[in-house]
Amino acid sequence: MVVASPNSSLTTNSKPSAAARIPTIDLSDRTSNRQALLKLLVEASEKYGFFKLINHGIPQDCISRAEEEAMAFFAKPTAEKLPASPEISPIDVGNTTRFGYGINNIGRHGDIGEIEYLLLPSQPSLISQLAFSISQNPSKFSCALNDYIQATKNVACELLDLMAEGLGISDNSIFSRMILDAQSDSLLRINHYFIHPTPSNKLGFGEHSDPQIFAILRSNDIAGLQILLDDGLWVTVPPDPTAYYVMIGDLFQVFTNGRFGSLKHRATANIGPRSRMSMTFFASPSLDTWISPLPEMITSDQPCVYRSFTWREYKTYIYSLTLAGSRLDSFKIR
Ligand code: GA4
Repeated sequence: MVVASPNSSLTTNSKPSAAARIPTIDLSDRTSNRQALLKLLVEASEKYGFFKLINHGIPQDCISRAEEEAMAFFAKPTAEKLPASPEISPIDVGNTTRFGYGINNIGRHGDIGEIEYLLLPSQPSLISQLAFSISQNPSKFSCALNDYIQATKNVACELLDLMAEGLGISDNSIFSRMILDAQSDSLLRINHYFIHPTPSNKLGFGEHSDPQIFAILRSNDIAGLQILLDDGLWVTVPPDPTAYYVMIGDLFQVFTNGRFGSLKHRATANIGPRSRMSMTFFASPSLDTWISPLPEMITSDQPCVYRSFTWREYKTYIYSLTLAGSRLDSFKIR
């Protein structure tokens, strides 16, 4: 277990207890041990904004097919990948996200990462459009990626229903309906981290919180993800390709009126021996969905902290900032 110092430098200290603090949620407890599972889910989200998910039920074959398609794309020479970039193959969904291939640049304001990536929408028809510039066999690519997105979305929805129930929200499916909406702005990001043969202070992906409701990530067996715990320590998350990691995002912080806090995380540059690849599903409502603290989360002890806004307004705002920019403060009721 490796713990990095709270500043942006990546010096490491040894603190074996830190990894043990990462909570594990076992989805197979959903029937046999439901009440304990609900309690643990809420506690993990409140205390860490992060948990490991095991026995998620997504078939290995479904994961491997998506992973193989993505790896085959990243293995091509750069010149052959560039036609999939939004500058060359834009898909217009009236949205601020520029879907397709990207290399090094993150966002619009000069953030650089030691990565290349694919940003994919969650709608099958849009994946099919993009697939022509990504793969020689577009239908195989679309099929593998759509199956993966569907499977991850199902797990995301199940978790969201459980979390709503655990929070005592009367409408348990309030969050999952946002994700199941045909206009949901959910997306899949596949990051491929280049191998840097020598350790460096460069980052694979800089410190940030995810703006959506939550993100559900898996990676191959190469380490890189670090999370910031409330005591200011950066903790390296041990990779586990059989599991998922769930990270609470900014919108969940607003819906719960600050009870859940969005998780700051980052990825170190990859020092090998093989390249690291992560696939993250970001669960998001449609652009016109209104976001505000839910009535059940507002009490006399915790009066309403945030004003109402649409996901479109928030998304436009975050894209005007750098990666580490402070986000939700501007949406607080003064
Ligand atoms: C972080 C989470 C997702 O990867 C992402 C990122 C997005 C991008 O890379 O285009 C952002 C970043 C992410 C948050 C702040 C803004 C937007 C880069 C950036 C500087 C796709 C997302 O939705 O927000």
